[in-house]
Amino acid sequence: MSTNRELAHLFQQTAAALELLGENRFKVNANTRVARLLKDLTRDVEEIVRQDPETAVKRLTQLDGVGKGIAERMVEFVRTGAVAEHEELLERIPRGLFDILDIPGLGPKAVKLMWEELGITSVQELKDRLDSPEFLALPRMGKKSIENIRKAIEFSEKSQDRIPLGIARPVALEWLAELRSLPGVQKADYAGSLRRGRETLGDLDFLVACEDPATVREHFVTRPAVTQVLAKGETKSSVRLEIAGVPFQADLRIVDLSAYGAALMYFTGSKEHNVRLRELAIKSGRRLNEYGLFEGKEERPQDGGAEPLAARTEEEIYQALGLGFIAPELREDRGELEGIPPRLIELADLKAELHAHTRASDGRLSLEELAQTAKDHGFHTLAVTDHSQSSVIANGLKPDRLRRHIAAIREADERIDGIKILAGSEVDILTDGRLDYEDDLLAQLDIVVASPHVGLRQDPAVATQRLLAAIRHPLVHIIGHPTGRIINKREGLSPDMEAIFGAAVEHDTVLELNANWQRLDLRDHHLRGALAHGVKISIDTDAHDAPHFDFAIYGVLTARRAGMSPDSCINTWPAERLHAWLRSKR
Ligand code: DGT
Ligand code: CA
Ligand code: CA
Ligand code: ZN
Repeated sequence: MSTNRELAHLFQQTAAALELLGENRFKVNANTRVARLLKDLTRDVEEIVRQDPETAVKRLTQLDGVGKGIAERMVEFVRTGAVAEHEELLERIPRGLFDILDIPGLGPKAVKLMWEELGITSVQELKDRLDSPEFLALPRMGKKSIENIRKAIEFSEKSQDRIPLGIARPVALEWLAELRSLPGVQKADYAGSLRRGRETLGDLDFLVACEDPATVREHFVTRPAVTQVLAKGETKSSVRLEIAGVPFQADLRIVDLSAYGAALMYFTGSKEHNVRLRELAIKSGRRLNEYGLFEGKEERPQDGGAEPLAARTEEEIYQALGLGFIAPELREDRGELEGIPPRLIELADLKAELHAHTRASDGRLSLEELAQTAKDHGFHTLAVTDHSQSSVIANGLKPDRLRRHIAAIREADERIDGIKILAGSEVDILTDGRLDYEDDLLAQLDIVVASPHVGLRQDPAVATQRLLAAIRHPLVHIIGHPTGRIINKREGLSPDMEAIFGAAVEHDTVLELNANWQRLDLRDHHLRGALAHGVKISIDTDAHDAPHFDFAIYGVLTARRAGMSPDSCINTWPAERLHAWLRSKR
């Protein structure tokens, strides 16, 4: 784990501990805020401290949301590997309480109560006591909340991981198409983290406005993938479903057409974005909720009867708040309320695939089939980038085989009209930063994608040097999946991203956003940092088969989350511009 992630976890745990102990709200918030900040930070705190430990506190406090106390704890952690305050807090709290807090829907308030009133300190104890009369007698505890806790425990025991976007989105699209085709349905959308394009999802959220709620509800709870119906209420239904062995939950909310925009906005979130919007409304003497934007600050239940100033569409509400429309992917409270965003990249902007495999290494398509698939997607350019010799499992090409492959690609390019086929390679970046072919061979290729495949548990400093060597190599065009992470499975490299971005700009080397949903590498907050430096990005699917070309949308969603405009992505460039840039490295 990188220092930033370790620190984020530490501050998160500190916040929870403080709350369990009933400490001051400000301290809790300061810790929560910095934990969030650290998850998005591209600069390595350890680097900042090591640069000059004497002035580190001062420099750290320049980060937004980092006060002196927090900065001192960061320095303490880098120096000693621990923070005394955190250790002391952990002493005072049974470890099992943190496991209880990990159960979705159980917040510190409820956990504190169970602990203080009933002495519950582990998930097992919670399960054992759930049906006891004392538990039911707890303040604000009812039969229904107990049932919810039981279900939440069962669910969290089954599924520890969030669902990858690439597993959930195809199902959601199918469900959405069905919902939209039901009689009497006026509007239907998916909301939540899926609409924001996050790389993993906690659950799916659907929203429907319709004339016949009963039919829609019935349809929803009887989908073939549904394994359990959790709730089937007037306005909200919830089901569990299972796709390819992955269990997850989906919620359906039925709302009024007249307030559809307000509901869509609310349930798209993020929660943090919603909070910002509500603050903005309050500043101008209004209030915003899931039913609309209303005059006056005073909240009334359901705003029954009151006429909203805006509610029908999201656009209307943003406008009434004095804002332009904010794309769902940007709604994460990362400054999206402040500026006018550039036009964000769209799927239709992509005109080239620059990282794809054929049967020559571990792909499933022939050269001709791969070219045809790229043509079917309307691309003007396809780079054939099979694996290099060290990737033995992936049937990487020895130099003589690569020479013959180059000849075959050039011949195919002559023969096949309507697309430029480039002879390339996905060259391993060896653990010490050297490339897997000699320079004279690399120079014969039209395009070189250099990627790390092994040694992915390397020390961050070594990983940084390794990637820097590849970035500086004059024959390399693109660094493929730079960290090598696999979502929910492998952490990958944690290089010093600031150094990587600086070198990428200096040497005019492109960094890849690998669109395979298991990778999404670089990830959204890395991209944000890269774009701020002016790094060029390539969105590629790393296709090993024809359906893999459809992964591009996951790359585009991730890019939009980073605020990427089409021009920053070389796959959107016209053929002449792209080819001229590729030649500039030859
Ligand atoms: P997920 O499911 O963990 O991937 O993330 P979301 O963002 O889909 O969260 P979810 O499903 O719990 O709720 C969907 C949206 O509904 C969320 O993004 C914002 C809104 N929402 C839910 N609960 C609250 C809340 O307590 N306060 C506010 N302001 N918004 C909420
Ligand atoms: Ca959700
Ligand atoms: Ca939900
Ligand atoms: Zn590849």
